[in-house]
Amino acid sequence: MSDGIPCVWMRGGTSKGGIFLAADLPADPDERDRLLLEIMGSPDNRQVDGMGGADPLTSKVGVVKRSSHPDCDVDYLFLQVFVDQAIVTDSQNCGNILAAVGPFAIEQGLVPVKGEVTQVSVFMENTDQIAVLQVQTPNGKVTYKGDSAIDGVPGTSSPVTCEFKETAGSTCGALYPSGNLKDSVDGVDVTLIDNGMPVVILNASDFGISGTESRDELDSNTELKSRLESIRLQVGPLMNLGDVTEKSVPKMSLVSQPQDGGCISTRTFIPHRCHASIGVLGAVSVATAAITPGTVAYPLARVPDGDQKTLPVEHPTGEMTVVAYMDGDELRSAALLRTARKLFEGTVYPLEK
Ligand code: NQM
Repeated sequence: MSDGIPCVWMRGGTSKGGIFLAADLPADPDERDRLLLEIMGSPDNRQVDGMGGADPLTSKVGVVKRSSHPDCDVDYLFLQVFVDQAIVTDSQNCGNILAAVGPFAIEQGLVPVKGEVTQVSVFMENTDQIAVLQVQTPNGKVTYKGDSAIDGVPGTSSPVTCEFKETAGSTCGALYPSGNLKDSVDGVDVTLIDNGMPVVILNASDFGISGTESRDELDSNTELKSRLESIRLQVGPLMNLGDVTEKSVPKMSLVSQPQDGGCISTRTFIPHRCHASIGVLGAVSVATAAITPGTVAYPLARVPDGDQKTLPVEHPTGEMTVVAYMDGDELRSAALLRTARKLFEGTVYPLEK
């Protein structure tokens, strides 16, 4: 039996995955990715021979180390392990797993407790950007117990607030990488945006759907999925992402009018399965389009006045509220509430050779 690898399995927001110290994984990315495929049990729709949950939202990895950046406490590399293909990609970030990185960093001794609340500044290696987390640390240690609820997760936990600054063009180099607020692809209007996550915004009604369908209903709509994939592959180069055939970006967000008092309603493909809710940075990108005249989202959105806007982004299991801090007409920073939970700490075993 091999010695195995130390690892903590955590829920971060509405996602779940393995969080590793960088020093515990091979330094060579190919070797590391081969190992992570074995650990998750990919490729296999059921991931039965591994830790993955047979869903892109539960087949995720965070790699954490002490930061070499002067303004940050830790560096966080996010890796998406595909369920049904032998692909591990760092082409996207993940704001949900990020919520687990704060408590993990404190519990692993990378960040000292600083009081009732401990701030953890995270350098997100996928996009070279910084997120600032507030983690509850009463009595000198992390607590996961609390009264905060987020849609898509049963029960309540302690809050982890996440603040993102300067996320525009995180991966695509510009907020609107094509240079336009709106483009047309396959006869459909699209907004190509990247405010922390590359997202293609589409009007649900252009696809003959209401945009209020369930995740399962949309996942079984093969015609819709092939139209979305055709558009996705064409906009990859327009978004400076190149050939996106084997990438998990851009995400495809079908928007419609809010149904429940929110800012906008969404159904998001990530990119080949419909998200059970919406990604954190995905929601920041959608909210940014929703408040910007000229985008596909704007005419459908309900946007409050003011320099601080509360923007509930509706999704299949509720809503995710983005608090937008404005600089005139532009979003300066965004804050979101997440929760996290430590599920398991131990040793994970790759295949024996
Ligand atoms: O957009 C899923 C998730 C995500 C990503 C995805 C995320 C984000 O819900 O920041 O959190 O879009 O693949 O974990």
